[in-house]
Amino acid sequence: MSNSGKPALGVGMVGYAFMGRAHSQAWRNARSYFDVPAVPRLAAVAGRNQAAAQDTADRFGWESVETDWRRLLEHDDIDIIDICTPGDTHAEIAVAALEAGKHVLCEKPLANSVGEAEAMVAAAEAARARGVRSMVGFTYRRVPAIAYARQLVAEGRLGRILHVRGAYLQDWLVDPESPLTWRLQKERAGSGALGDIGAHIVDLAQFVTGEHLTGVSALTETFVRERPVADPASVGTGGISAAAAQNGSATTGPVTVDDAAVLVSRMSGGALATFEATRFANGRKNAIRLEINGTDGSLAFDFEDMNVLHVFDGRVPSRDAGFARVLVTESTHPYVASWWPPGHVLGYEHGFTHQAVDLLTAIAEGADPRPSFSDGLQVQRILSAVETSVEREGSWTPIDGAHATSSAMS
Ligand code: SOE
Repeated sequence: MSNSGKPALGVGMVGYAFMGRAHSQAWRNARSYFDVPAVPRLAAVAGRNQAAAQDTADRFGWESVETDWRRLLEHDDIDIIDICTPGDTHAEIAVAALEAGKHVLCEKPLANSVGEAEAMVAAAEAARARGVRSMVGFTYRRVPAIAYARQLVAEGRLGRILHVRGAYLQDWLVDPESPLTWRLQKERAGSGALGDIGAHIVDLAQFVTGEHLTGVSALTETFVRERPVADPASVGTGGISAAAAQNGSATTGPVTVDDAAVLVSRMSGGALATFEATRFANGRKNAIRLEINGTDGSLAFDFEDMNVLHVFDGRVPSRDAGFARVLVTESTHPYVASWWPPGHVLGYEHGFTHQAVDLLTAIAEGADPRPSFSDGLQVQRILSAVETSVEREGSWTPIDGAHATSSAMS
Protein backbone atom coordinates (compact mmCIF):
# COMPACT_ATOMS: atom_id res chain seq x y z
CA MET A 1 0.00 0.00 0.00
CA SER A 2 1.60 3.32 -0.96
CA ASN A 3 1.10 6.70 0.64
CA SER A 4 -0.06 8.32 -2.59
CA GLY A 5 -3.54 9.71 -2.44
CA LYS A 6 -3.37 10.02 1.34
CA PRO A 7 -4.42 13.34 2.96
CA ALA A 8 -1.51 15.62 3.86
CA LEU A 9 -0.84 17.24 7.22
CA GLY A 10 1.28 20.38 7.11
CA VAL A 11 4.00 20.60 9.76
CA GLY A 12 5.43 23.83 11.13
CA MET A 13 8.57 23.28 13.19
CA VAL A 14 9.92 25.79 15.72
CA GLY A 15 13.66 25.35 16.13
CA TYR A 16 16.27 24.06 13.73
CA ALA A 17 19.27 22.74 15.73
CA PHE A 18 19.90 19.23 17.09
CA MET A 19 16.26 18.40 17.82
CA GLY A 20 15.11 20.30 14.75
CA ARG A 21 17.26 18.12 12.55
CA ALA A 22 16.22 14.89 14.30
CA HIS A 23 12.56 15.82 13.87
CA SER A 24 13.07 16.91 10.23
CA GLN A 25 14.53 13.53 9.36
CA ALA A 26 11.66 11.85 11.22
CA TRP A 27 8.93 13.63 9.24
CA ARG A 28 10.71 12.65 6.00
CA ASN A 29 11.31 9.03 7.02
CA ALA A 30 7.78 8.57 8.40
CA ARG A 31 6.32 8.98 4.92
CA SER A 32 9.12 7.00 3.25
CA TYR A 33 9.23 3.87 5.42
CA PHE A 34 5.77 3.61 6.98
CA ASP A 35 2.26 3.38 5.58
CA VAL A 36 0.92 6.46 7.32
CA PRO A 37 -2.78 7.48 7.35
CA ALA A 38 -1.78 11.07 6.60
CA VAL A 39 1.36 12.24 4.85
CA PRO A 40 3.44 14.93 6.66
CA ARG A 41 4.36 17.94 4.53
CA LEU A 42 7.37 19.94 5.70
CA ALA A 43 5.61 23.29 5.34
CA ALA A 44 7.76 25.71 7.35
CA VAL A 45 10.57 25.95 9.87
CA ALA A 46 10.81 28.92 12.23
CA GLY A 47 13.91 30.28 13.91
CA ARG A 48 15.16 33.68 15.04
CA ASN A 49 18.41 33.06 13.17
CA GLN A 50 17.17 33.27 9.59
CA ALA A 51 20.37 31.89 8.03
CA ALA A 52 20.46 28.88 10.35
CA ALA A 53 16.78 28.14 9.82
CA GLN A 54 17.27 28.46 6.05
CA ASP A 55 20.17 26.00 6.21
CA THR A 56 17.93 23.43 7.93
CA ALA A 57 15.17 24.16 5.41
CA ASP A 58 17.58 23.61 2.50
CA ARG A 59 19.00 20.40 3.96
CA PHE A 60 15.69 18.76 4.77
CA GLY A 61 13.30 20.29 2.25
CA TRP A 62 11.19 22.60 4.40
CA GLU A 63 9.08 24.68 1.98
CA SER A 64 9.47 28.02 3.77
CA VAL A 65 11.21 29.79 6.63
CA GLU A 66 9.82 32.14 9.28
CA THR A 67 11.84 34.14 11.84
CA ASP A 68 8.82 34.50 14.15
CA TRP A 69 7.09 31.26 15.25
CA ARG A 70 3.80 33.15 15.59
CA ARG A 71 3.65 33.41 11.80
CA LEU A 72 3.31 29.61 11.63
CA LEU A 73 -0.05 29.88 13.39
CA GLU A 74 -1.32 32.08 10.55
CA HIS A 75 -0.62 29.39 7.91
CA ASP A 76 -3.93 27.65 7.12
CA ASP A 77 -1.96 24.79 5.54
CA ILE A 78 -0.11 24.03 8.80
CA ASP A 79 -1.91 21.44 10.94
CA ILE A 80 0.86 20.42 13.38
CA ILE A 81 3.25 22.65 15.36
CA ASP A 82 6.42 20.77 16.29
CA ILE A 83 8.27 22.49 19.19
CA CYS A 84 12.03 21.84 19.16
CA THR A 85 13.20 24.76 21.29
CA PRO A 86 14.65 25.12 24.82
CA GLY A 87 12.19 24.56 27.65
CA ASP A 88 11.63 28.23 28.50
CA THR A 89 9.59 28.67 25.30
CA HIS A 90 7.50 25.48 25.36
CA ALA A 91 4.49 26.78 27.27
CA GLU A 92 3.99 30.01 25.30
CA ILE A 93 4.29 28.29 21.92
CA ALA A 94 2.20 25.21 22.81
CA VAL A 95 -0.68 27.17 24.37
CA ALA A 96 -0.85 29.60 21.44
CA ALA A 97 -0.71 26.76 18.91
CA LEU A 98 -3.43 24.73 20.64
CA GLU A 99 -5.66 27.80 20.91
CA ALA A 100 -5.10 28.33 17.17
CA GLY A 101 -6.38 24.79 16.55
CA LYS A 102 -3.01 23.25 15.69
CA HIS A 103 -1.97 19.79 16.89
CA VAL A 104 1.22 20.04 18.98
CA LEU A 105 4.29 17.86 19.41
CA CYS A 106 6.50 19.32 22.15
CA GLU A 107 10.05 18.22 23.01
CA LYS A 108 10.83 17.03 26.53
CA PRO A 109 10.75 17.99 29.28
CA LEU A 110 7.28 19.44 28.73
CA ALA A 111 8.07 22.71 30.51
CA ASN A 112 10.42 24.38 32.98
CA SER A 113 7.94 24.27 35.88
CA VAL A 114 4.82 22.50 37.13
CA GLY A 115 2.84 25.73 36.68
CA GLU A 116 3.79 25.98 33.02
CA ALA A 117 3.03 22.29 32.50
CA GLU A 118 -0.39 22.67 34.15
CA ALA A 119 -1.23 25.55 31.79
CA MET A 120 -0.19 23.39 28.83
CA VAL A 121 -2.37 20.50 30.03
CA ALA A 122 -5.35 22.85 30.43
CA ALA A 123 -4.87 24.14 26.88
CA ALA A 124 -4.44 20.59 25.57
CA GLU A 125 -7.65 19.41 27.24
CA ALA A 126 -9.61 22.40 25.90
CA ALA A 127 -8.21 21.76 22.41
CA ARG A 128 -8.90 18.02 22.65
CA ALA A 129 -12.62 18.83 22.86
CA ARG A 130 -12.19 20.29 19.36
CA GLY A 131 -10.31 17.23 18.08
CA VAL A 132 -6.89 18.85 18.44
CA ARG A 133 -4.19 16.45 19.67
CA SER A 134 -0.95 16.91 21.64
CA MET A 135 2.06 14.78 22.53
CA VAL A 136 5.34 15.23 24.46
CA GLY A 137 8.51 13.89 22.88
CA PHE A 138 9.87 11.14 25.12
CA THR A 139 11.22 9.33 22.04
CA TYR A 140 13.14 6.58 23.87
CA ARG A 141 9.78 4.89 24.51
CA ARG A 142 9.85 4.15 20.78
CA VAL A 143 13.16 2.31 20.71
CA PRO A 144 12.04 -1.20 19.69
CA ALA A 145 13.88 -2.87 22.60
CA ILE A 146 12.13 -0.57 25.09
CA ALA A 147 8.70 -1.15 23.53
CA TYR A 148 9.44 -4.90 23.59
CA ALA A 149 10.45 -4.64 27.28
CA ARG A 150 7.11 -3.04 28.05
CA GLN A 151 5.36 -5.91 26.27
CA LEU A 152 7.24 -8.47 28.38
CA VAL A 153 6.28 -6.74 31.63
CA ALA A 154 2.67 -6.34 30.52
CA GLU A 155 2.54 -10.06 29.66
CA GLY A 156 3.65 -10.82 33.23
CA ARG A 157 6.94 -12.39 32.20
CA LEU A 158 8.79 -10.71 35.10
CA GLY A 159 6.08 -11.34 37.69
CA ARG A 160 5.77 -8.68 40.39
CA ILE A 161 8.30 -5.87 39.97
CA LEU A 162 10.67 -5.61 42.95
CA HIS A 163 13.51 -3.38 41.73
CA VAL A 164 13.83 -0.64 39.13
CA ARG A 165 17.35 0.63 38.44
CA GLY A 166 17.69 3.51 35.98
CA ALA A 167 20.65 5.61 34.90
CA TYR A 168 21.27 8.09 32.14
CA LEU A 169 25.02 8.63 31.82
CA GLN A 170 26.75 11.19 29.61
CA ASP A 171 30.14 12.89 29.90
CA TRP A 172 29.99 15.93 27.62
CA LEU A 173 30.58 18.42 30.46
CA VAL A 174 33.54 16.78 32.19
CA ASP A 175 35.88 19.38 30.63
CA PRO A 176 35.59 22.54 32.77
CA GLU A 177 36.47 24.54 29.64
CA SER A 178 33.30 23.32 27.91
CA PRO A 179 31.41 26.60 27.41
CA LEU A 180 28.34 27.90 29.16
CA THR A 181 25.27 27.14 27.01
CA TRP A 182 21.52 27.51 27.48
CA ARG A 183 21.38 23.97 28.93
CA LEU A 184 23.44 25.22 31.92
CA GLN A 185 21.20 28.14 32.78
CA LYS A 186 18.12 27.64 34.91
CA GLU A 187 16.09 30.44 33.31
CA ARG A 188 16.49 28.75 29.89
CA ALA A 189 16.56 25.02 30.69
CA GLY A 190 14.67 24.85 33.99
CA SER A 191 17.20 22.36 35.39
CA GLY A 192 20.33 20.56 34.26
CA ALA A 193 20.88 16.81 33.99
CA LEU A 194 17.75 16.31 36.09
CA GLY A 195 15.26 17.66 33.54
CA ASP A 196 17.27 17.05 30.39
CA ILE A 197 18.13 13.37 30.86
CA GLY A 198 16.69 12.47 34.27
CA ALA A 199 13.23 13.09 32.78
CA HIS A 200 13.96 10.46 30.11
CA ILE A 201 15.02 7.71 32.51
CA VAL A 202 12.12 8.32 34.88
CA ASP A 203 9.65 8.33 31.97
CA LEU A 204 11.16 5.09 30.63
CA ALA A 205 10.92 3.35 33.99
CA GLN A 206 7.25 4.30 34.28
CA PHE A 207 6.54 3.39 30.64
CA VAL A 208 8.13 -0.07 30.84
CA THR A 209 6.70 -1.03 34.24
CA GLY A 210 3.29 0.59 33.78
CA GLU A 211 3.77 1.96 37.31
CA HIS A 212 4.58 5.46 38.57
CA LEU A 213 6.90 6.97 41.19
CA THR A 214 5.10 7.69 44.48
CA GLY A 215 7.80 9.72 46.24
CA VAL A 216 11.49 10.55 46.10
CA SER A 217 14.58 11.39 48.09
CA ALA A 218 17.24 13.07 46.04
CA LEU A 219 20.58 14.82 45.90
CA THR A 220 22.07 16.92 43.13
CA GLU A 221 25.53 18.35 42.55
CA THR A 222 27.07 21.00 40.32
CA PHE A 223 30.70 19.94 39.87
CA VAL A 224 31.76 22.91 37.71
CA ARG A 225 30.14 26.12 38.86
CA GLU A 226 31.67 28.66 36.45
CA ARG A 227 32.26 28.20 32.74
CA PRO A 228 33.67 30.18 29.79
CA VAL A 229 31.15 32.16 27.78
CA ALA A 230 32.08 31.36 24.17
CA ASP A 231 29.23 33.32 22.57
CA PRO A 232 27.37 35.79 24.82
CA ALA A 233 24.49 35.73 22.30
CA SER A 234 24.08 32.00 22.88
CA VAL A 235 23.35 32.31 26.57
CA GLY A 236 20.80 34.18 28.59
CA THR A 237 21.84 37.18 30.61
CA GLY A 238 21.01 35.50 33.90
CA GLY A 239 24.08 35.72 36.06
CA ILE A 240 26.33 36.90 33.26
CA SER A 241 25.76 40.54 34.06
CA ALA A 242 26.51 39.81 37.71
CA ALA A 243 29.64 37.93 36.73
CA ALA A 244 30.60 40.64 34.25
CA ALA A 245 30.09 43.26 36.94
CA GLN A 246 32.16 41.21 39.33
CA ASN A 247 35.09 40.42 37.08
CA GLY A 248 34.72 43.21 34.55
CA SER A 249 34.18 40.94 31.56
CA ALA A 250 31.66 38.47 30.22
CA THR A 251 34.31 35.80 29.61
CA THR A 252 32.84 33.46 32.24
CA GLY A 253 29.40 32.90 33.72
CA PRO A 254 27.79 30.88 36.50
CA VAL A 255 26.28 27.43 35.97
CA THR A 256 22.85 27.70 37.60
CA VAL A 257 21.65 24.10 37.19
CA ASP A 258 22.65 20.64 38.40
CA ASP A 259 25.36 18.60 36.69
CA ALA A 260 24.10 15.36 38.20
CA ALA A 261 21.16 14.02 40.20
CA VAL A 262 20.63 10.82 42.18
CA LEU A 263 17.16 9.66 43.25
CA VAL A 264 15.80 7.00 45.59
CA SER A 265 12.14 6.20 45.05
CA ARG A 266 9.36 3.67 45.34
CA MET A 267 7.06 2.63 42.47
CA SER A 268 3.27 2.44 42.81
CA GLY A 269 3.42 -1.37 42.82
CA GLY A 270 5.83 -1.30 45.78
CA ALA A 271 9.14 -1.77 43.95
CA LEU A 272 12.23 0.05 45.20
CA ALA A 273 13.77 2.33 42.56
CA THR A 274 17.02 4.19 42.09
CA PHE A 275 17.80 6.68 39.35
CA GLU A 276 20.93 8.55 38.30
CA ALA A 277 21.36 11.29 35.71
CA THR A 278 24.77 12.80 35.05
CA ARG A 279 26.78 14.63 32.42
CA PHE A 280 30.04 13.68 34.19
CA ALA A 281 30.20 9.87 33.80
CA ASN A 282 33.57 9.99 32.05
CA GLY A 283 33.51 7.56 29.12
CA ARG A 284 29.73 7.15 28.99
CA LYS A 285 28.30 9.02 25.97
CA ASN A 286 24.58 8.29 25.96
CA ALA A 287 24.23 5.31 28.26
CA ILE A 288 20.57 5.01 29.14
CA ARG A 289 20.52 1.98 31.40
CA LEU A 290 17.43 0.31 32.76
CA GLU A 291 17.31 -2.90 34.75
CA ILE A 292 14.08 -4.28 36.15
CA ASN A 293 14.00 -7.23 38.56
CA GLY A 294 10.79 -9.14 39.19
CA THR A 295 9.76 -12.26 41.05
CA ASP A 296 9.87 -14.31 37.82
CA GLY A 297 12.65 -12.67 35.85
CA SER A 298 14.63 -9.58 34.91
CA LEU A 299 15.42 -7.42 31.96
CA ALA A 300 18.34 -5.10 31.26
CA PHE A 301 18.85 -2.46 28.56
CA ASP A 302 21.68 -0.06 27.63
CA PHE A 303 21.03 2.49 24.87
CA GLU A 304 24.68 2.28 23.85
CA ASP A 305 23.72 -1.22 22.65
CA MET A 306 20.20 -0.14 21.78
CA ASN A 307 19.14 -3.07 19.56
CA VAL A 308 19.59 -5.59 22.36
CA LEU A 309 17.45 -6.47 25.37
CA HIS A 310 18.88 -8.83 27.98
CA VAL A 311 16.13 -11.03 29.37
CA PHE A 312 16.41 -13.42 32.30
CA ASP A 313 13.65 -16.01 32.75
CA GLY A 314 13.61 -17.02 36.40
CA ARG A 315 11.41 -20.00 35.63
CA VAL A 316 14.17 -21.79 33.70
CA PRO A 317 15.98 -24.38 35.86
CA SER A 318 19.08 -22.75 37.37
CA ARG A 319 21.33 -25.26 35.56
CA ASP A 320 20.19 -23.75 32.23
CA ALA A 321 19.34 -20.22 33.32
CA GLY A 322 21.06 -17.01 32.27
CA PHE A 323 20.37 -13.68 30.62
CA ALA A 324 19.34 -14.18 27.00
CA ARG A 325 20.74 -11.54 24.63
CA VAL A 326 17.68 -10.83 22.49
CA LEU A 327 18.54 -8.97 19.26
CA VAL A 328 15.41 -6.84 18.85
CA THR A 329 15.40 -6.72 15.04
CA GLU A 330 12.70 -9.23 14.12
CA SER A 331 9.66 -8.11 12.13
CA THR A 332 7.59 -9.25 15.10
CA HIS A 333 9.27 -6.66 17.33
CA PRO A 334 7.67 -3.20 17.63
CA TYR A 335 8.25 -0.87 14.63
CA VAL A 336 10.94 -3.12 13.05
CA ALA A 337 8.83 -4.55 10.16
CA SER A 338 8.95 -1.20 8.34
CA TRP A 339 12.72 -1.09 8.30
CA TRP A 340 15.25 -3.82 7.53
CA PRO A 341 15.73 -7.59 7.74
CA PRO A 342 16.78 -9.16 11.05
CA GLY A 343 20.19 -8.04 12.29
CA HIS A 344 20.23 -4.80 10.29
CA VAL A 345 20.17 -2.65 13.39
CA LEU A 346 18.47 0.71 14.00
CA GLY A 347 19.82 3.92 15.52
CA TYR A 348 19.05 6.94 17.70
CA GLU A 349 17.08 8.69 14.94
CA HIS A 350 14.59 5.87 14.40
CA GLY A 351 12.74 6.62 17.65
CA PHE A 352 11.94 10.07 16.28
CA THR A 353 10.46 8.52 13.13
CA HIS A 354 8.34 6.14 15.22
CA GLN A 355 7.16 9.13 17.24
CA ALA A 356 6.09 10.96 14.07
CA VAL A 357 4.27 7.87 12.76
CA ASP A 358 2.41 7.37 16.05
CA LEU A 359 1.36 11.03 16.18
CA LEU A 360 0.13 11.02 12.57
CA THR A 361 -1.80 7.82 13.25
CA ALA A 362 -3.41 9.16 16.42
CA ILE A 363 -4.46 12.37 14.66
CA ALA A 364 -5.95 10.44 11.75
CA GLU A 365 -7.78 8.05 14.08
CA GLY A 366 -9.02 10.81 16.40
CA ALA A 367 -7.15 9.19 19.31
CA ASP A 368 -5.09 10.76 22.08
CA PRO A 369 -1.35 10.30 21.45
CA ARG A 370 0.92 9.06 24.25
CA PRO A 371 2.87 10.33 26.03
CA SER A 372 0.30 13.06 26.52
CA PHE A 373 0.83 16.49 28.03
CA SER A 374 -0.63 14.99 31.23
CA ASP A 375 2.13 12.37 31.15
CA GLY A 376 4.57 15.26 30.73
CA LEU A 377 3.04 17.09 33.71
CA GLN A 378 3.45 13.99 35.86
CA VAL A 379 7.16 13.88 35.03
CA GLN A 380 7.36 17.61 35.77
CA ARG A 381 5.88 16.90 39.21
CA ILE A 382 8.60 14.32 39.80
CA LEU A 383 11.28 16.87 38.85
CA SER A 384 9.68 19.36 41.24
CA ALA A 385 9.58 16.79 44.05
CA VAL A 386 13.27 16.12 43.44
CA GLU A 387 14.04 19.82 43.79
CA THR A 388 12.03 19.98 47.02
CA SER A 389 13.86 16.96 48.38
CA VAL A 390 17.19 18.50 47.43
CA GLU A 391 16.24 21.65 49.34
CA ARG A 392 15.73 19.34 52.33
CA GLU A 393 19.11 17.80 51.53
CA GLY A 394 17.37 14.65 50.34
CA SER A 395 16.07 14.05 53.87
CA TRP A 396 19.75 13.48 54.42
CA THR A 397 20.95 11.86 57.65
CA PRO A 398 24.62 12.73 58.26
CA ILE A 399 26.86 9.85 59.31
CA ASP A 400 28.63 10.58 62.59
CA GLY A 401 32.27 11.55 61.99
CA ALA A 402 31.92 11.64 58.17
CA HIS A 403 32.93 14.96 56.58
CA ALA A 404 31.85 15.85 53.05
CA THR A 405 34.66 17.15 50.85
CA SER A 406 33.81 19.64 48.13
CA SER A 407 33.34 17.88 44.82
CA ALA A 408 33.20 21.16 42.88
CA MET A 409 36.00 21.22 40.28
CA SER A 410 36.20 25.00 40.10
C1 SOE B 1 21.45 16.22 25.78
O1 SOE B 1 21.58 15.66 27.02
C2 SOE B 1 20.54 15.37 24.89
O2 SOE B 1 20.57 15.98 23.64
C3 SOE B 1 19.10 15.35 25.39
O3 SOE B 1 18.58 16.68 25.45
C4 SOE B 1 18.26 14.51 24.45
O4 SOE B 1 16.91 14.45 24.91
C5 SOE B 1 18.85 13.12 24.37
O5 SOE B 1 18.12 12.35 23.42
C6 SOE B 1 20.31 13.17 23.94
O6 SOE B 1 21.06 14.05 24.83
